[in-house]
Amino acid sequence: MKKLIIIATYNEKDNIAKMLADVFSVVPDVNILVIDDNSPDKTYEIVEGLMTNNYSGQLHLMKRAGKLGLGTAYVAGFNWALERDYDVIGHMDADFSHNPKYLPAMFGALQNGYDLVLGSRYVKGGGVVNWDLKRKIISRGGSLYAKIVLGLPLNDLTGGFKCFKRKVLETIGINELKSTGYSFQIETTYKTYLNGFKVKEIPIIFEDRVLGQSKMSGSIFKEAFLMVLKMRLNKNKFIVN
Ligand SMILES: Nc1nc2c(ncn2[C@@H]2O[C@H](COP(=O)(O)OP(=O)(O)OP(=O)(O)O)[C@@H](O)[C@H]2O)c(=O)[nH]1
Ligand SMILES: [Mg+2]
Repeated sequence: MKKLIIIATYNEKDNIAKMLADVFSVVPDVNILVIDDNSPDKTYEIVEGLMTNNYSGQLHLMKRAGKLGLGTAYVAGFNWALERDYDVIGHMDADFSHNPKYLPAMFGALQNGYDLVLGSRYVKGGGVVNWDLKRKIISRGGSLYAKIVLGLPLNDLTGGFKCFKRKVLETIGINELKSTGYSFQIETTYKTYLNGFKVKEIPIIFEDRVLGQSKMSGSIFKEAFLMVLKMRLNKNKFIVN
């Protein structure tokens, strides 16, 4: 199984070097693609240094011209992976909210027959630490809302710690996804499920960002609310024959 992890970065200079070191120490044979949107703090320069000096051949960088959003970064990364011979493709945040220690269990589930594995905060054993009540309610409520409207037997639909088998990304139409913001995660999982792939949730403890600035904003939730309804209405179009 040739494995790729995509890590999108925007102003992660305080996190990226340790993050890469941690992922490589947990999964020594993984490849990592960092997608940096020309971070003003020059995160990409740290990655370039590590590519030549430390992780030659295993670390890759896609540098984009400006801040284009996390969803478009993942689509670009998926396309990059499909142009190459990766069997499994995952993505995670650079700010240690997604602990690399869960990667072996996630890759293991893919090996055992699952097609998509979700790092899940909302199954037994999972959770969040350091979140205030408001953020907890918005996140939990968002997943519950999407679960009910879309009829999915899954509990964490907005998390960004996921691993896909290649054939899923080849099937779900990654270049035709409708969402860019918060609902991007819901849409990829929904399309995967609708097309008959096996989805597994693995419990993770999500830890809040310690270093770097938070980029949360309220408007993304409004977009997600409407997008979930649109997805439900487009259900039949999401099924690939
Ligand atoms: N390339 C790229 N990466 C992004 C962009 N927006 C966010 N990221 C990265 O995507 C990951 C998740 O973003 P976060 O800012 O941690 O989002 P969050 O966890 O919802 O919010 P905070 O941790 O509170 O800031 C991090 O690794 C970010 O650096 C973007 O526009 N382009
Ligand atoms: Mg974060």
